[in-house]
Amino acid sequence: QQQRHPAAPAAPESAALSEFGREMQAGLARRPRSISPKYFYDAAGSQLFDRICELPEYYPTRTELRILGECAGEIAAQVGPGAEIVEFGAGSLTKVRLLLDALEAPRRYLPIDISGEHLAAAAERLRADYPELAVQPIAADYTMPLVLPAPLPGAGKRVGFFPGSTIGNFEPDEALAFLQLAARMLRGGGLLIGVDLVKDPARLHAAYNDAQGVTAAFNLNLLRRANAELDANFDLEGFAHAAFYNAPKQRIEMHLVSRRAQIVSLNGERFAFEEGETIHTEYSHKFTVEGLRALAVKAGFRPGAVWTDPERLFSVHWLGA
Ligand code: AVJ
Repeated sequence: QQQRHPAAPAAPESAALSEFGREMQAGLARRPRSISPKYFYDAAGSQLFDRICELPEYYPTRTELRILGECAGEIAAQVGPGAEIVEFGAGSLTKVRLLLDALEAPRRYLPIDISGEHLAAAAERLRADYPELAVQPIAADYTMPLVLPAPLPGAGKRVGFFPGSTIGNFEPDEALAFLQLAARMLRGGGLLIGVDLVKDPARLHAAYNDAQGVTAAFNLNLLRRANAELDANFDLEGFAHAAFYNAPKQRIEMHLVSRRAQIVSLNGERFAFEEGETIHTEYSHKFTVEGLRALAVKAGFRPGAVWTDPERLFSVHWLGA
């Protein structure tokens, strides 16, 4: 929520734009046009993402959950008793619950998320189910350096949890920077990270072009959100969802493609689109097991056990910090 200081001079409308508004305006002004995938996740976008996770074509979520369930004992042995779990991004509570259930007497859970309100509510629900666990949410951007609270007396390892292949959203240099930051924060402990694997492009293509069009709705929700929150007039029929696998770069790319020449206004500024012109909305990088381990080494981790499913669709890695 934007707040204006009562003593501040009346600002022009543009100064009142939210971070989303400023990013959208800057993103439409540059070439190629782009906007960060973090803006997908308003309430409607989060619901659409939950529906994506249920789609028959979208294998990552259910595969990762299966791996976490089946390897829980080995993961627990690796982590040891009394651990303090730091989760990067609020994440689905189902995933951390699987981990908490597997571990021996986890001491504290520190979820880091930018959305403080959402986090507080989720933390409350978790406390009710895990009365022995100290739940201490941290409202912050986990891509920025951050000082964690001192370990509780008698606590075990400090263990990061970064499931869902969220790391795939980062550019390669951002992924390295994040891992370097995490390695520093988790020194003496480790990171449990889930990453989607390189595979048959047809399988990848299907996962991001589902038959029901939920991924298309998720992508287009960005424009609906801009219309609702910013002074924008995107015609949702005027843009199409596009997702394809870029093999040399090992990533799915999502774009919104203008179906025709059109002019869109946002916060009083006009942006002309030619037919076929795109807004890039997301990268979803895929990794090989060896590629992720090499990146982890570069960031200062000691790669340990790797767990995968029989089809080798997805992987969960233990990285010693
Ligand atoms: C939440 C970033 C892991 O990249 O697969 C799903 C988001 N985008 N379908 C992914 C997403 C389109 C997802 N991540």
